[in-house]
Amino acid sequence: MTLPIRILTAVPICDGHDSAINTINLEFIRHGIEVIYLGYHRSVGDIVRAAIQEDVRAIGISSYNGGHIEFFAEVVDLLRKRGASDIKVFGGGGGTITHDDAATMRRKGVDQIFFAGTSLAEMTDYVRKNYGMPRKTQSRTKSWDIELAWKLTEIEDGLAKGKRLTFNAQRSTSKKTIGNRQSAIGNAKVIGFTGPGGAGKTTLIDELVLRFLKQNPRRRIAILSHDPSVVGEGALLGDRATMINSQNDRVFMRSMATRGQAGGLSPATHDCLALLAQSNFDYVIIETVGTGQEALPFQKNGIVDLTVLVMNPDYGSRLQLQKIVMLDLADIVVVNKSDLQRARTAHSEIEQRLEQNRRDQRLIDTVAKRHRDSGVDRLFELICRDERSRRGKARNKS
Ligand code: B12
Repeated sequence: MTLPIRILTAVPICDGHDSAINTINLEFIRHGIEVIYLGYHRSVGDIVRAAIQEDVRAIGISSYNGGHIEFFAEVVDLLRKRGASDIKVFGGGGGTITHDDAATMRRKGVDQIFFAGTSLAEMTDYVRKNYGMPRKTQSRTKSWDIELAWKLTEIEDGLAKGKRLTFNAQRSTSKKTIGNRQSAIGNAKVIGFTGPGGAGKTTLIDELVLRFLKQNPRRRIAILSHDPSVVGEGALLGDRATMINSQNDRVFMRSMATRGQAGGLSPATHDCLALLAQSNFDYVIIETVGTGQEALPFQKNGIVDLTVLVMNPDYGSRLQLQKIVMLDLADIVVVNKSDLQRARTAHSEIEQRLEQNRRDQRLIDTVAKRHRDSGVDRLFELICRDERSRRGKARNKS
Protein backbone atom coordinates (compact mmCIF):
# COMPACT_ATOMS: atom_id res chain seq x y z
CA MET A 1 0.00 0.00 0.00
CA THR A 2 1.10 3.62 -0.50
CA LEU A 3 2.08 5.27 2.73
CA PRO A 4 0.79 8.79 3.38
CA ILE A 5 3.23 11.68 2.86
CA ARG A 6 3.75 13.56 6.13
CA ILE A 7 4.34 17.31 6.07
CA LEU A 8 4.30 20.04 8.72
CA THR A 9 2.67 23.41 8.12
CA ALA A 10 2.92 26.60 10.16
CA VAL A 11 2.62 30.38 10.16
CA PRO A 12 5.69 32.36 11.39
CA ILE A 13 6.10 34.33 14.55
CA CYS A 14 4.22 37.67 14.77
CA ASP A 15 1.85 36.55 12.05
CA GLY A 16 -1.81 35.64 12.54
CA HIS A 17 -2.73 35.19 8.86
CA ASP A 18 -3.89 31.58 9.04
CA SER A 19 -6.83 31.44 6.66
CA ALA A 20 -4.66 30.59 3.62
CA ILE A 21 -2.88 27.71 5.36
CA ASN A 22 -6.16 26.38 6.79
CA THR A 23 -7.55 26.09 3.25
CA ILE A 24 -4.33 24.58 1.90
CA ASN A 25 -4.18 22.05 4.78
CA LEU A 26 -7.68 20.79 3.91
CA GLU A 27 -6.73 20.36 0.26
CA PHE A 28 -3.58 18.40 1.18
CA ILE A 29 -5.59 16.13 3.47
CA ARG A 30 -8.20 15.54 0.76
CA HIS A 31 -5.34 14.22 -1.39
CA GLY A 32 -4.10 11.68 1.14
CA ILE A 33 -1.42 13.77 2.85
CA GLU A 34 -0.97 13.70 6.63
CA VAL A 35 -0.60 17.30 7.74
CA ILE A 36 0.80 18.15 11.15
CA TYR A 37 -0.39 21.70 11.70
CA LEU A 38 1.66 23.71 14.18
CA GLY A 39 -0.57 26.80 14.12
CA TYR A 40 0.31 30.49 13.83
CA HIS A 41 2.83 32.70 15.63
CA ARG A 42 5.49 29.97 15.68
CA SER A 43 9.24 30.50 16.04
CA VAL A 44 11.96 28.96 13.86
CA GLY A 45 13.01 26.74 16.78
CA ASP A 46 9.47 25.45 17.37
CA ILE A 47 9.00 24.68 13.67
CA VAL A 48 12.29 22.82 13.28
CA ARG A 49 11.89 20.86 16.54
CA ALA A 50 8.38 19.78 15.52
CA ALA A 51 9.45 18.83 11.98
CA ILE A 52 12.25 16.62 13.33
CA GLN A 53 10.10 14.93 15.98
CA GLU A 54 7.26 14.33 13.52
CA ASP A 55 9.71 13.04 10.88
CA VAL A 56 8.08 14.99 8.06
CA ARG A 57 9.36 15.18 4.49
CA ALA A 58 8.82 18.94 4.21
CA ILE A 59 7.74 22.11 6.02
CA GLY A 60 5.15 24.37 4.38
CA ILE A 61 5.22 27.96 5.69
CA SER A 62 2.55 30.56 5.02
CA SER A 63 4.01 34.01 5.66
CA TYR A 64 2.40 37.47 5.49
CA ASN A 65 4.35 39.46 8.09
CA GLY A 66 7.01 40.78 5.74
CA GLY A 67 9.96 38.94 7.32
CA HIS A 68 9.86 35.97 4.94
CA ILE A 69 13.40 36.14 3.48
CA GLU A 70 15.09 35.91 6.89
CA PHE A 71 12.52 33.57 8.44
CA PHE A 72 12.54 30.91 5.71
CA ALA A 73 16.37 31.08 5.54
CA GLU A 74 16.65 30.59 9.30
CA VAL A 75 14.43 27.50 9.12
CA VAL A 76 16.67 26.05 6.38
CA ASP A 77 19.82 26.88 8.39
CA LEU A 78 18.55 25.38 11.63
CA LEU A 79 17.47 22.21 9.86
CA ARG A 80 20.98 21.95 8.47
CA LYS A 81 22.57 22.57 11.89
CA ARG A 82 20.39 19.88 13.47
CA GLY A 83 21.36 17.34 10.80
CA ALA A 84 17.91 17.39 9.19
CA SER A 85 18.58 19.00 5.82
CA ASP A 86 16.64 16.16 4.17
CA ILE A 87 13.51 18.03 5.39
CA LYS A 88 12.62 20.49 2.62
CA VAL A 89 11.09 23.96 2.98
CA PHE A 90 8.40 25.50 0.74
CA GLY A 91 5.52 27.94 1.11
CA GLY A 92 3.82 31.12 0.03
CA GLY A 93 2.36 34.44 1.15
CA GLY A 94 0.30 35.94 -1.66
CA GLY A 95 0.43 39.73 -1.33
CA THR A 96 3.79 39.92 0.46
CA ILE A 97 6.39 37.69 -1.23
CA THR A 98 7.61 39.18 -4.53
CA HIS A 99 9.24 37.24 -7.38
CA ASP A 100 12.61 38.85 -6.51
CA ASP A 101 12.20 37.79 -2.87
CA ALA A 102 11.39 34.25 -3.99
CA ALA A 103 14.56 34.10 -6.12
CA THR A 104 16.64 35.17 -3.07
CA MET A 105 14.86 32.61 -0.90
CA ARG A 106 15.58 29.83 -3.40
CA ARG A 107 19.26 30.79 -3.36
CA LYS A 108 19.15 30.41 0.42
CA GLY A 109 17.88 26.85 0.16
CA VAL A 110 14.09 27.18 -0.01
CA ASP A 111 12.57 24.65 -2.42
CA GLN A 112 9.59 26.51 -3.84
CA ILE A 113 7.43 29.62 -3.29
CA PHE A 114 3.84 29.78 -4.56
CA PHE A 115 2.30 33.08 -5.65
CA ALA A 116 -1.20 34.56 -5.65
CA GLY A 117 -3.44 32.79 -8.15
CA THR A 118 -1.75 29.37 -7.94
CA SER A 119 -4.43 26.67 -7.82
CA LEU A 120 -4.70 24.28 -4.90
CA ALA A 121 -4.27 21.38 -7.33
CA GLU A 122 -0.86 22.75 -8.46
CA MET A 123 0.37 22.91 -4.87
CA THR A 124 -0.86 19.41 -4.06
CA ASP A 125 0.76 18.00 -7.21
CA TYR A 126 4.02 19.66 -6.25
CA VAL A 127 3.97 18.05 -2.79
CA ARG A 128 3.15 14.62 -4.16
CA LYS A 129 5.79 14.79 -6.85
CA ASN A 130 8.59 16.26 -4.74
CA TYR A 131 7.98 14.88 -1.27
CA GLY A 132 6.35 11.54 -2.08
CA MET A 133 9.56 9.52 -2.52
CA PRO A 134 11.00 7.52 0.37
CA ARG A 135 13.81 9.37 2.13
CA LYS A 136 17.37 8.51 1.15
CA THR A 137 18.92 7.07 4.31
CA GLN A 138 21.86 9.08 5.58
CA SER A 139 24.82 7.05 6.71
CA ARG A 140 26.28 9.53 9.22
CA THR A 141 25.37 9.46 12.91
CA LYS A 142 22.03 10.94 13.73
CA SER A 143 21.10 12.92 16.84
CA TRP A 144 18.96 11.05 19.41
CA ASP A 145 15.74 12.86 18.46
CA ILE A 146 16.17 12.17 14.74
CA GLU A 147 16.95 8.55 15.53
CA LEU A 148 13.86 8.22 17.72
CA ALA A 149 11.65 9.97 15.16
CA TRP A 150 12.87 7.66 12.36
CA LYS A 151 12.27 4.57 14.49
CA LEU A 152 8.71 5.67 15.23
CA THR A 153 8.12 6.06 11.49
CA GLU A 154 9.63 2.64 10.87
CA ILE A 155 7.22 1.08 13.37
CA GLU A 156 4.19 2.94 11.98
CA ASP A 157 4.95 2.33 8.32
CA GLY A 158 6.09 -1.23 8.95
CA LEU A 159 2.75 -2.10 10.54
CA ALA A 160 0.88 -0.40 7.70
CA LYS A 161 2.70 -2.78 5.33
CA GLY A 162 1.94 -5.74 7.58
CA LYS A 163 5.48 -6.00 9.00
CA ARG A 164 6.22 -5.89 12.69
CA LEU A 165 9.69 -4.81 13.78
CA THR A 166 11.85 -7.25 15.72
CA PHE A 167 11.83 -4.59 18.43
CA ASN A 168 8.53 -6.13 19.60
CA ALA A 169 10.09 -9.39 20.59
CA GLN A 170 12.21 -7.51 23.11
CA ARG A 171 9.12 -5.75 24.39
CA SER A 172 7.18 -8.89 25.25
CA THR A 173 10.10 -10.45 27.14
CA SER A 174 10.85 -7.36 29.20
CA LYS A 175 7.28 -6.63 30.27
CA LYS A 176 7.17 -6.11 34.01
CA THR A 177 4.70 -5.45 36.78
CA ILE A 178 4.87 -2.31 38.86
CA GLY A 179 2.67 -2.16 41.95
CA ASN A 180 -0.55 -3.96 41.14
CA ARG A 181 -0.62 -2.80 37.54
CA GLN A 182 0.99 -4.24 34.50
CA SER A 183 3.12 -1.44 33.17
CA ALA A 184 4.36 -0.67 29.71
CA ILE A 185 8.06 -1.42 29.63
CA GLY A 186 10.72 1.05 30.58
CA ASN A 187 10.94 3.41 33.50
CA ALA A 188 8.56 6.04 32.25
CA LYS A 189 5.19 6.42 33.84
CA VAL A 190 2.54 6.18 31.13
CA ILE A 191 -0.60 8.29 31.50
CA GLY A 192 -3.51 7.88 29.11
CA PHE A 193 -5.93 10.71 28.43
CA THR A 194 -9.21 9.99 26.72
CA GLY A 195 -12.66 11.54 26.38
CA PRO A 196 -15.00 13.06 23.85
CA GLY A 197 -13.82 15.56 21.23
CA GLY A 198 -13.89 19.15 22.44
CA ALA A 199 -13.58 18.28 26.15
CA GLY A 200 -10.20 20.04 26.32
CA LYS A 201 -7.81 17.08 26.56
CA THR A 202 -4.99 18.77 24.65
CA THR A 203 -5.17 22.02 26.63
CA LEU A 204 -5.24 20.05 29.88
CA ILE A 205 -2.21 18.00 28.87
CA ASP A 206 -0.35 21.17 27.89
CA GLU A 207 -1.03 22.70 31.32
CA LEU A 208 0.13 19.51 33.05
CA VAL A 209 3.30 19.47 30.96
CA LEU A 210 4.05 23.00 32.20
CA ARG A 211 3.83 21.74 35.80
CA PHE A 212 5.92 18.62 35.10
CA LEU A 213 8.68 20.71 33.51
CA LYS A 214 8.65 23.32 36.28
CA GLN A 215 8.74 20.75 39.07
CA ASN A 216 12.01 19.24 37.87
CA PRO A 217 14.44 21.02 35.50
CA ARG A 218 15.82 17.72 34.17
CA ARG A 219 12.51 16.00 33.54
CA ARG A 220 11.71 14.84 30.01
CA ILE A 221 8.26 14.11 28.65
CA ALA A 222 6.99 12.32 25.55
CA ILE A 223 3.52 12.88 24.13
CA LEU A 224 1.83 10.51 21.69
CA SER A 225 -1.18 12.26 20.30
CA HIS A 226 -3.87 10.78 18.02
CA ASP A 227 -6.24 12.16 15.42
CA PRO A 228 -8.67 10.17 13.27
CA SER A 229 -8.03 9.02 9.71
CA VAL A 230 -9.24 6.37 7.27
CA VAL A 231 -6.81 3.80 5.81
CA GLY A 232 -4.86 5.30 2.91
CA GLU A 233 -6.35 8.78 3.42
CA GLY A 234 -4.89 12.01 4.73
CA ALA A 235 -5.35 13.46 8.19
CA LEU A 236 -5.15 16.76 9.99
CA LEU A 237 -2.94 16.19 13.01
CA GLY A 238 -3.68 19.43 14.79
CA ASP A 239 -2.99 18.94 18.49
CA ARG A 240 0.32 20.81 18.32
CA ALA A 241 -1.54 23.96 17.31
CA THR A 242 -3.16 24.04 20.77
CA MET A 243 0.09 23.33 22.62
CA ILE A 244 2.12 26.21 24.03
CA ASN A 245 4.10 24.81 26.97
CA SER A 246 4.86 21.59 25.13
CA GLN A 247 6.93 23.52 22.57
CA ASN A 248 10.01 22.80 24.63
CA ASP A 249 13.27 20.95 24.05
CA ARG A 250 12.48 18.63 26.98
CA VAL A 251 9.26 17.51 25.33
CA PHE A 252 9.18 15.03 22.44
CA MET A 253 5.78 15.00 20.79
CA ARG A 254 4.59 12.72 18.03
CA SER A 255 1.23 13.04 16.26
CA MET A 256 -0.32 9.85 14.88
CA ALA A 257 -3.26 9.25 12.57
CA THR A 258 -5.44 6.28 13.52
CA ARG A 259 -5.13 4.98 9.91
CA GLY A 260 -8.50 3.25 10.01
CA GLN A 261 -8.43 1.74 13.48
CA ALA A 262 -11.53 2.35 15.64
CA GLY A 263 -11.39 2.99 19.39
CA GLY A 264 -9.18 6.05 19.70
CA LEU A 265 -5.64 4.74 19.03
CA SER A 266 -3.57 3.74 16.00
CA PRO A 267 -2.48 0.20 15.05
CA ALA A 268 1.07 1.32 15.90
CA THR A 269 0.35 2.96 19.28
CA HIS A 270 1.34 0.00 21.40
CA ASP A 271 4.73 -0.49 19.75
CA CYS A 272 5.50 3.24 19.53
CA LEU A 273 4.62 3.58 23.20
CA ALA A 274 6.91 0.69 24.09
CA LEU A 275 9.76 2.44 22.28
CA LEU A 276 9.09 5.78 23.98
CA ALA A 277 8.81 4.16 27.40
CA GLN A 278 12.34 2.79 26.89
CA SER A 279 13.78 6.07 25.68
CA ASN A 280 14.68 7.92 28.87
CA PHE A 281 11.50 9.87 29.37
CA ASP A 282 10.09 10.34 32.87
CA TYR A 283 6.51 10.46 31.64
CA VAL A 284 4.84 9.34 28.45
CA ILE A 285 1.43 10.90 27.85
CA ILE A 286 -0.97 9.37 25.34
CA GLU A 287 -3.93 11.33 24.06
CA THR A 288 -6.61 9.40 22.19
CA VAL A 289 -8.81 10.85 19.47
CA GLY A 290 -12.15 12.22 20.68
CA THR A 291 -13.93 9.04 21.74
CA GLY A 292 -17.55 7.85 21.86
CA GLN A 293 -19.56 5.98 24.51
CA GLU A 294 -18.25 2.52 23.66
CA ALA A 295 -14.54 3.34 23.46
CA LEU A 296 -12.14 1.54 25.80
CA PRO A 297 -8.80 2.64 24.34
CA PHE A 298 -6.62 1.64 27.27
CA GLN A 299 -8.29 -1.41 28.67
CA LYS A 300 -7.26 -4.21 26.34
CA ASN A 301 -3.54 -4.54 26.79
CA GLY A 302 -2.71 -2.65 29.96
CA ILE A 303 -0.44 -0.21 28.15
CA VAL A 304 -0.91 2.67 30.58
CA ASP A 305 -0.27 3.09 34.29
CA LEU A 306 -2.95 5.69 34.93
CA THR A 307 -6.08 6.55 32.95
CA VAL A 308 -7.66 10.00 32.92
CA LEU A 309 -11.11 10.50 31.36
CA VAL A 310 -11.74 14.13 30.46
CA MET A 311 -15.43 15.06 30.21
CA ASN A 312 -17.27 18.11 29.01
CA PRO A 313 -20.15 19.16 31.37
CA ASP A 314 -22.50 19.19 28.36
CA TYR A 315 -22.83 15.42 27.90
CA GLY A 316 -26.65 15.53 27.87
CA SER A 317 -28.89 13.79 30.39
CA ARG A 318 -27.94 11.61 33.38
CA LEU A 319 -28.95 8.58 31.30
CA GLN A 320 -26.08 9.27 28.90
CA LEU A 321 -23.62 8.70 31.73
CA GLN A 322 -24.76 5.11 32.17
CA LYS A 323 -23.63 4.41 28.62
CA ILE A 324 -20.08 5.77 28.87
CA VAL A 325 -18.04 2.65 29.55
CA MET A 326 -14.79 4.52 30.28
CA LEU A 327 -16.47 5.82 33.45
CA ASP A 328 -16.15 2.28 34.82
CA LEU A 329 -12.44 2.07 34.09
CA ALA A 330 -10.85 5.50 34.45
CA ASP A 331 -8.66 6.08 37.50
CA ILE A 332 -9.36 9.80 37.42
CA VAL A 333 -12.36 11.54 35.88
CA VAL A 334 -12.00 15.23 35.08
CA VAL A 335 -14.92 17.58 34.49
CA ASN A 336 -13.17 20.21 32.41
CA LYS A 337 -14.74 23.58 31.53
CA SER A 338 -16.10 23.62 35.07
CA ASP A 339 -16.76 27.35 34.69
CA LEU A 340 -19.74 26.46 32.48
CA GLN A 341 -23.19 26.74 33.96
CA ARG A 342 -23.98 23.02 33.92
CA ALA A 343 -20.71 21.98 35.58
CA ARG A 344 -22.04 21.68 39.16
CA THR A 345 -24.86 19.39 38.07
CA ALA A 346 -22.39 17.41 35.95
CA HIS A 347 -20.07 16.97 38.94
CA SER A 348 -22.79 15.55 41.20
CA GLU A 349 -24.25 13.31 38.46
CA ILE A 350 -20.81 11.89 37.61
CA GLU A 351 -20.00 11.48 41.31
CA GLN A 352 -23.14 9.35 41.77
CA ARG A 353 -22.29 7.36 38.65
CA LEU A 354 -18.79 6.62 39.98
CA GLU A 355 -20.15 5.57 43.39
CA GLN A 356 -21.90 2.65 41.66
CA ASN A 357 -18.48 1.29 40.64
CA ARG A 358 -17.23 0.99 44.24
CA ARG A 359 -13.67 1.65 43.10
CA ASP A 360 -11.20 4.24 44.27
CA GLN A 361 -11.87 6.61 41.36
CA ARG A 362 -11.20 10.33 41.74
CA LEU A 363 -13.29 13.18 40.35
CA ILE A 364 -11.74 16.59 39.70
CA ASP A 365 -13.09 19.85 38.24
CA THR A 366 -10.77 21.90 36.04
CA VAL A 367 -10.74 24.92 33.75
CA ALA A 368 -7.72 23.95 31.64
CA LYS A 369 -7.80 27.08 29.49
CA ARG A 370 -7.22 29.18 32.64
CA HIS A 371 -3.56 29.60 33.47
CA ARG A 372 -2.69 28.46 37.03
CA ASP A 373 -6.08 26.81 37.49
CA SER A 374 -6.38 25.28 40.97
CA GLY A 375 -8.23 22.24 39.58
CA VAL A 376 -5.31 21.45 37.24
CA ASP A 377 -2.98 21.87 40.24
CA ARG A 378 -5.04 19.26 42.13
CA LEU A 379 -4.97 16.88 39.17
CA PHE A 380 -1.20 17.30 38.91
CA GLU A 381 -0.80 16.58 42.61
CA LEU A 382 -2.96 13.47 42.28
CA ILE A 383 -0.86 12.16 39.38
CA CYS A 384 2.36 12.78 41.36
CA ARG A 385 0.87 11.13 44.45
CA ASP A 386 -0.10 8.06 42.41
CA GLU A 387 3.49 7.98 41.14
CA ARG A 388 4.87 8.12 44.70
CA SER A 389 2.61 5.27 45.85
CA ARG A 390 3.52 3.26 42.72
CA ARG A 391 7.22 3.66 43.52
CA GLY A 392 6.56 2.72 47.17
CA LYS A 393 4.75 -0.47 46.15
CA ALA A 394 7.54 -1.40 43.74
CA ARG A 395 10.16 -0.84 46.50
CA ASN A 396 8.21 -2.97 49.00
CA LYS A 397 7.95 -5.78 46.47
CA SER A 398 11.66 -5.89 45.68
C1 B12 B 1 -7.13 38.10 4.78
C2 B12 B 1 -6.13 39.13 5.29
C3 B12 B 1 -6.19 39.48 6.63
C4 B12 B 1 -7.16 38.80 7.62
C5 B12 B 1 -6.49 37.51 8.10
C6 B12 B 1 -7.48 36.44 8.45
C7 B12 B 1 -6.77 35.18 8.79
N1 B12 B 1 -7.17 34.57 9.90
O1 B12 B 1 -5.89 34.76 8.06
C8 B12 B 1 -7.24 39.90 8.72
C9 B12 B 1 -8.32 40.89 8.36
C10 B12 B 1 -7.49 39.41 10.14
C11 B12 B 1 -5.89 40.57 8.53
C12 B12 B 1 -5.24 41.24 9.54
C13 B12 B 1 -4.04 41.91 9.36
N2 B12 B 1 -3.42 42.10 8.20
CO1 B12 B 1 -3.88 41.19 6.59
N3 B12 B 1 -4.32 40.58 4.92
C14 B12 B 1 -5.19 39.72 4.44
C15 B12 B 1 -5.12 39.62 2.89
C16 B12 B 1 -6.22 40.53 2.34
C17 B12 B 1 -5.26 38.24 2.25
C18 B12 B 1 -4.33 37.14 2.78
C19 B12 B 1 -4.91 35.79 2.43
O2 B12 B 1 -5.33 35.03 3.32
N4 B12 B 1 -5.00 35.43 1.13
C20 B12 B 1 -5.61 34.19 0.65
C21 B12 B 1 -4.58 33.18 0.13
C22 B12 B 1 -5.21 31.81 -0.09
O3 B12 B 1 -4.13 33.65 -1.11
P1 B12 B 1 -2.68 34.26 -1.33
O4 B12 B 1 -2.33 35.08 -0.17
O5 B12 B 1 -2.66 34.89 -2.66
O6 B12 B 1 -1.70 32.99 -1.32
C23 B12 B 1 -1.42 32.22 -2.49
C24 B12 B 1 -0.04 31.64 -2.41
O7 B12 B 1 0.88 32.49 -1.81
C25 B12 B 1 -0.22 30.35 -1.66
N5 B12 B 1 0.20 30.24 -0.29
C26 B12 B 1 0.00 31.05 0.75
N6 B12 B 1 0.48 30.48 1.86
C27 B12 B 1 0.97 29.26 1.53
C28 B12 B 1 1.56 28.24 2.27
C29 B12 B 1 1.93 27.05 1.65
C30 B12 B 1 2.51 25.94 2.46
C31 B12 B 1 1.75 26.90 0.26
C32 B12 B 1 2.14 25.66 -0.41
C33 B12 B 1 1.17 27.93 -0.49
C34 B12 B 1 0.79 29.10 0.15
O8 B12 B 1 -1.62 30.09 -1.66
C35 B12 B 1 -2.31 31.01 -2.47
C36 B12 B 1 -2.48 30.35 -3.81
O9 B12 B 1 -3.31 31.07 -4.65
C37 B12 B 1 -3.69 40.19 2.62
C38 B12 B 1 -3.50 40.89 1.29
C39 B12 B 1 -2.90 39.96 0.29
N7 B12 B 1 -3.34 40.11 -0.91
O10 B12 B 1 -2.06 39.12 0.61
C40 B12 B 1 -3.53 41.19 3.79
C41 B12 B 1 -2.11 41.50 4.34
C42 B12 B 1 -1.30 40.21 4.38
N8 B12 B 1 -2.39 41.95 5.71
C43 B12 B 1 -1.61 42.90 6.03
C44 B12 B 1 -1.62 43.53 7.32
C45 B12 B 1 -0.70 44.73 7.48
C46 B12 B 1 -2.47 43.08 8.34
C47 B12 B 1 -2.55 43.64 9.76
C48 B12 B 1 -1.21 43.95 10.41
C49 B12 B 1 -3.47 44.88 9.67
C50 B12 B 1 -3.59 45.63 10.99
N9 B12 B 1 -2.92 46.78 11.06
O11 B12 B 1 -4.24 45.17 11.90
C51 B12 B 1 -3.32 42.55 10.49
C52 B12 B 1 -2.36 41.55 11.15
C53 B12 B 1 -3.11 40.33 11.67
C54 B12 B 1 -2.19 39.36 12.38
N10 B12 B 1 -2.56 38.96 13.58
O12 B12 B 1 -1.17 38.96 11.87
C55 B12 B 1 -0.64 43.28 4.94
C56 B12 B 1 0.78 42.77 5.20
C57 B12 B 1 1.80 43.82 4.74
C58 B12 B 1 3.24 43.38 4.90
N11 B12 B 1 3.56 42.27 5.47
O13 B12 B 1 4.08 44.10 4.47
C59 B12 B 1 -1.34 42.67 3.67
C60 B12 B 1 -0.38 42.25 2.55
C61 B12 B 1 -2.33 43.75 3.17
C62 B12 B 1 -1.62 45.01 2.61
N12 B12 B 1 -1.45 45.06 1.33
O14 B12 B 1 -1.25 45.85 3.35
N13 B12 B 1 -5.43 40.38 7.31
